[in-house]
Amino acid sequence: MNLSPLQKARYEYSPKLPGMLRNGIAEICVKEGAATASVADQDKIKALFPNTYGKPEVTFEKGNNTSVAKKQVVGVILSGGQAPGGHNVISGLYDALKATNKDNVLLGFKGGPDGLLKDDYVTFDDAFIDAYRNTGGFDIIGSGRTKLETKEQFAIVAENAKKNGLTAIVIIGGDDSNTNAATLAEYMAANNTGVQVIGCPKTIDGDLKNEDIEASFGFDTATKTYSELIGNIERDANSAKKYWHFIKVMGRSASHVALECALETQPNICLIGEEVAAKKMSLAEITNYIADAVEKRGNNGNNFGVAIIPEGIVEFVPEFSALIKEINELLAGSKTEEFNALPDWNAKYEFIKAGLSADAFKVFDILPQFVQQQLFLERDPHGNVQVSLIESEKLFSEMVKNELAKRKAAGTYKGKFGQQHHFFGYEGRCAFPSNFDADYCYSLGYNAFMLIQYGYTGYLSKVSNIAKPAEEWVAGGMPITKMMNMERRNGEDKPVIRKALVELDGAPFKYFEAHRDEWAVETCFTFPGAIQYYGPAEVCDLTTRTLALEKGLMK
Ligand code: FBP
Repeated sequence: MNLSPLQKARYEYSPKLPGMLRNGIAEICVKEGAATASVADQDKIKALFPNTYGKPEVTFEKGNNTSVAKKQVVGVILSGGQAPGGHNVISGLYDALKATNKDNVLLGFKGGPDGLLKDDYVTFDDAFIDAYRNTGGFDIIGSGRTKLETKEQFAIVAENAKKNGLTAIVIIGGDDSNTNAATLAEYMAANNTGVQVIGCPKTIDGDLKNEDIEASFGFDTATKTYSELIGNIERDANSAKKYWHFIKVMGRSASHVALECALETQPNICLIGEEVAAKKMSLAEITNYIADAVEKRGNNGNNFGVAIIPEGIVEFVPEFSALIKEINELLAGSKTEEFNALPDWNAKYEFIKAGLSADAFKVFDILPQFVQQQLFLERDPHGNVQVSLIESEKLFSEMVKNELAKRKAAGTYKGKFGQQHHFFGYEGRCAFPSNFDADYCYSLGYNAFMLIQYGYTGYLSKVSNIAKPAEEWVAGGMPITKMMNMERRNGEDKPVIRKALVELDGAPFKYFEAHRDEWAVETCFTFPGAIQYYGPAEVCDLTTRTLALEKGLMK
């Protein structure tokens, strides 16, 4: 295999473990806290998880390892979208497992939850793991988005677990996957299978976090990668002085990624979906907000700028989500065929006009035609509009362009408006993990095995105090049920891990809010540059601004 110099060097990197895990397996003891309760709907969650609810928080400490010696056969899956550091979770898990007993076995189930259902796995050995240490990607075993949630699926997993002698399953995934990990843990316990289930918090979106989980892995590297690119674009914009760059960044629903990138690069504009929803902003209001900045800068002779648009923005605009709901209904069942059979866009436009309510049509009608068409072309397997495919960066730049044309005609805007568009998503999901993510992920995996070894199930591997140097990190575990509440999903009340949206009274948003008016009009760009893997700790082991602000380490 051809290796890049960085790849070779990263194979040699030794991820930093929390201080209490550093003395070797023989010196890791466990301390249990008080019984836990779910964040809401305690009675309902308790009734749904009779075997795994209310368990104590667990912290590891230096001391005599008192875990029971038994051969462990652990299965691991990667679930959902790629996030930098997944390989390190697996290598940390493998190293702890082998350091405990060299006869222990780690099986990697391929392609996400499907691997567990189809009993499709690889058996890891040193050479296999060594080829993936500290590298980005999920290609070690692949990932998938199949949801593991029905009793029938759990029965198949239990059968395959029995066949392979599994003592535990580790699920590396986001809020949905870990919700399912909790349900699987309950099923395994209720059926006395002897199989423990442990989760690890993953997602570049940063929306699996709460008072127990300080960050999901991958967010650090992905936002640093996007911020490098945004900083480079800012420098280009400031050099050429002729374009406004509209940059969409990933984050299917929450705007944590956009906010972190804004904190790192100080662009002129950054939309935050949660704020748009809270203020019930219309498309026209958002357009005016951006156009005001463009106008002020243009009238000062600065015909350039950068606007960050979160991927999930349109769903936060109340009138837009109402429109999408109506479109989904308009094309339900056989109506799609009727619509598709219409001869041209004019006929389709009339069909839409006749089918939508007057309010929804008004919103539809102000959209640029390419977005109108996207709303009807791109459908998911259930026939719904695929909101994530809407080119919102182009939508807003086009609407701003139209607004500026009006202002030009009215004589208020005197500048020029040239547009460029970008979408940064896949560029960051498989980057070499930053030192932070390499260390954090390795620790999560190592820690996951300690939870298994001490007999816990239905827990999320928890490494906290992570804004501090790794030596001071705290390793342990939290029952997943503690993070759950009841939510309405597909017409049913379901127990789920609460998704973390951007908090408008939280320190990261407050900091952004305090500075954004200045950033909008002045040129205050900052250039984070590429992730540094080697060099002084203040450059290489940086945490995110989001975490630094949340922990009061940045004012
Ligand atoms: P997860 O929530 O599974 O971690 O995935 C997040 C994400 O990267 C989103 O930011 C993005 O909208 C989505 O995955 C893209 O998914 P896909 O890889 O299926 O195109």
